[in-house]
Amino acid sequence: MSENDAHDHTHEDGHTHDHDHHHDWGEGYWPQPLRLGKGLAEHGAVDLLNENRKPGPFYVNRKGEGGFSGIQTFGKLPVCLTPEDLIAGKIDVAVCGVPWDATATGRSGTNHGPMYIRQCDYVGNSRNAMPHLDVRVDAFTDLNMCDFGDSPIRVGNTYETFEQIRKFVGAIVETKAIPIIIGGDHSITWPCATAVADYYGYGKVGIVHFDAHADTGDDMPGSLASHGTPMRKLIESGAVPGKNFVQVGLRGYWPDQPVIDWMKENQMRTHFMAEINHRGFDKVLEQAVDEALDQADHLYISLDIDVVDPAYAPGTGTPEPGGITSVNILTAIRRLAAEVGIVAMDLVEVSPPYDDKGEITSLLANRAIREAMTGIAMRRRGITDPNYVHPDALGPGVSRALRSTND
Ligand SMILES: [Mn+2]
Repeated sequence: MSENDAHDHTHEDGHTHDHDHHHDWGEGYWPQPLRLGKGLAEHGAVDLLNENRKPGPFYVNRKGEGGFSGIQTFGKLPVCLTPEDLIAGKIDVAVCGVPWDATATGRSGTNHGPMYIRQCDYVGNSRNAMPHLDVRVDAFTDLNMCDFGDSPIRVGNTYETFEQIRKFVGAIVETKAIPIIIGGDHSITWPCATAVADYYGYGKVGIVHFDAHADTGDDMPGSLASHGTPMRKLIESGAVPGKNFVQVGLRGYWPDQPVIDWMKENQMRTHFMAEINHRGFDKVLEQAVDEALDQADHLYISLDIDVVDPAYAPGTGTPEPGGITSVNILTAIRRLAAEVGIVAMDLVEVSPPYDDKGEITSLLANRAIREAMTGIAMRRRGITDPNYVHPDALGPGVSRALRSTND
């Protein structure tokens, strides 16, 4: 096929989609969907093993078990397996996993992310109070949260897996719960954000995307679905327009100029690491928050752990030196969840086999998720001040200064 041939694709749901191809790998490439499906039929969030169980969240731990013992759910949260469980439990936040790494380049192993990010934790027992010490807000008592288990995966079948993921996440979103999705390689953002856009409306969702990489490749190579292309597929499908993207932390040696030009044409707002080094992270975050408030009715955070320097997050598929710190990402996630509000989040690209023995990458991911939970709880309490910190957390000198300002 020559460059720029326009093709009409008719999909199962009957709509037609025009798309300019720029692929140059010649005739005979296999047909691939440019847009994922619709509807939640056979969504896979089912419980076939516990017949006649009354719907609702259930604990799989004894009271008082620490994070280091017992059955590992995220933060020792109770389990939900079906949308009926979420509804019965009035669940606000549902943590789930997507153990898929078959569309990654570089180092493999991100399919182990959900399991390790749950089990690396040393605190736990969701029936005890666990306030965030910076802000003195406890998501675990303020919110109804659960572990929703993992999405079904169709081994070796990318598009069937993506449909499973889309329906699985869609089944959560339909109950109005906020999904916090643990990957998995970054390809999963295509089906996950599509599911969120299906519910809130195509064009109504914005994404703040933390990453060392743009993930806006057209194909990689020959396959439209990969961990280097999800943002492009969301834009091309219309689920999330380019102008609704705010990207933070890009650096290294990819992509090349034509892809960067495409990003500009599609009005993506991209903050490269060079800008962060030049202006400072706080100023760039300030602008990213403003842009997120400006562009979207509903915010989705996509956090690729490789945005963080490999010194803090070595266990990842495509590490890129020269990134932001763990403090940067933790405060940024909390701030977005509290100040802007989020409807969904994914955290991707943690590869436990490449992590250090202390599992620092998994632990950072675990804590980034807790920051999102804390921010959601803060927002429910009406705490949306920029960079809010509880006065008692700042030490006697600073606290006194804050109090006198407030008097
Ligand atoms: Mn990525």
